Amino acid sequence: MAYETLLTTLEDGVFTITLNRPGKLNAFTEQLLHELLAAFREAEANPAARVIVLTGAGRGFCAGQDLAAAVESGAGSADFSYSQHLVNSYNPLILMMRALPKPIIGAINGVAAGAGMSLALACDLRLTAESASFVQAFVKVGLIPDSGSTWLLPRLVGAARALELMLTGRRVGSAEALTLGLVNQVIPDADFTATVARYAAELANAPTATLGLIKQAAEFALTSTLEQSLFKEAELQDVAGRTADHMEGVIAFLQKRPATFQGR
Ligand code: LHQ
Repeated sequence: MAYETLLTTLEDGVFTITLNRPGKLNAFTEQLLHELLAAFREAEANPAARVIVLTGAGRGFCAGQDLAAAVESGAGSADFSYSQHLVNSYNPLILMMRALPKPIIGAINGVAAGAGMSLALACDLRLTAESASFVQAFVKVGLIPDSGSTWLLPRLVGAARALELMLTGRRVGSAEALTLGLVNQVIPDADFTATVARYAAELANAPTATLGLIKQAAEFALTSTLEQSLFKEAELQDVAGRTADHMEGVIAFLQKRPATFQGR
């Protein structure tokens, strides 16, 4: 599919989505939000796409809502509904990412601010360039964190740290982000593209259906009791146990050779 505000590629199982409004640090417009949702749907539907890499063009990852576009569409005026804007455009995107049964690597190449930080948090993994940073920018424009930040951030860094970042809106550099548990890895800028590609290739050759089930079980556990999670694990293990990749993994182990997973 062709997009105007995104670039997409599919190569060797890796579906890469690049937010492409570099002059505005890839800030969200209505069109970008809708195209991004469509691109995730495309990646989900295509069995050849086994891992998704989400990144930004230029020096930013995503600066959140394009504030100029928001004002143009009436933000701040009495008849503009923030809630409708969120419910129609942002919420479906975040929910889609969390439910998508394939791993999403956030390749955080630069600043992630406001809803752009929420977008980074909704990825399954965050590989971060040394020069990248994170900003809960909402408070700086008199808004509360949205697009999942109030739910996702405390689960990654703990309630006290999350609240501090949300209340102050201070910029967190990559080294601190790693210490906080906000990101999985910090990579020198010069090695960023190659390291992300290696990581993605590894996941593209993993048992894709099982990765989807792991995501589902982990997400379920976040809001469940131990007992509920034990039963969910048992239910989903039945599904994993019937995949061709499960048998391939077992046979490969017994034959002392590397497994060749087909993703099903
Ligand atoms: C931008 C933006 C931007 C437009 C950089 N918009 N142009 C949901 C529901 C409805 C409405 C409201 O919002 C939401 C959710 C949200 O996301 S609220 C939070 C919105 N985001 C922000 O408040 C972040 C605003 N941006 C910044 O604070 C800075 O740009 C950061 C810290 C991200 C980066 O700073 P710098 O590295 O110093 O870059 P810069 O400020 O020079 O930006 C570069 C260009 O990008 C510049 O344009 P220009 O034409 O002057 O070169 C900025 O105006 C533009 N830009 N963010 N969100």
